[in-house]
Amino acid sequence: MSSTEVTSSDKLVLYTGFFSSPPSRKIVILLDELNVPYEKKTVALQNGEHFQPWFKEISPRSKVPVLVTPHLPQPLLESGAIHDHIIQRYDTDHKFSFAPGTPEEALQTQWLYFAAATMNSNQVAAYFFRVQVKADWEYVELQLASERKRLELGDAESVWLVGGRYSVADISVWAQLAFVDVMATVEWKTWGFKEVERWYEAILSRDGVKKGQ
Ligand SMILES: N[C@@H](CCC(=O)N[C@@H](CS)C(=O)NCC(=O)O)C(=O)O
Repeated sequence: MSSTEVTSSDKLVLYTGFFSSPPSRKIVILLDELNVPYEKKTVALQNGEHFQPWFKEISPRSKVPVLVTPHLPQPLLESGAIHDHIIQRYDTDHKFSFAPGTPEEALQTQWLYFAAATMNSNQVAAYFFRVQVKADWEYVELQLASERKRLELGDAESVWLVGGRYSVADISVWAQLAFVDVMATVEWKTWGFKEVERWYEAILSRDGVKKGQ
């Protein structure tokens, strides 16, 4: 199936938290970029709705995002797994991803793990330890900048993270970085990472990124 063909039996339901939550946001962006129809159900984390029995039936650890799809026998948890499932099923012509087994796919995986593991855990730690928040954000940003610099040695002309084009690698890392703006704790745009800024704004201006907000 190509990324533009979605059958009528595809009835996806995505349970999310507040719009800027990076694990949820990267899924919303990817579905919107691919034009995959889905129903978005926002779980009111601020009111503890995720601890209610109906939601724990779907997500036993009370976490969003969760994808419910007729193509799987049970709800799919973990944003990385949801992301992979969407790519495999709806991006078969690799509009926003890279073909399995290619060097670009390996780099794409690098960035997906960087966003989900390294950036996310630093941001969660920073959230809980507000006193240390500035140091932690700096650590995240410096890591991002140094990775960008390393990649730019091989691809100096492109603003994108992998293979000279916008992909799920950009979507995942961007959703994490966008959360820094929501938290508004650090003015990272004053730090002089011009390439990162250019990349950030290019993604922010995309229709598929604005759509699900
Ligand atoms: N590793 C999980 C993390 C999910 C996660 O921590 N979600 C947060 C929202 S960003 C949540 O549901 N928090 C509710 C809670 O922990 O009470 C993923 O990537 O899906």
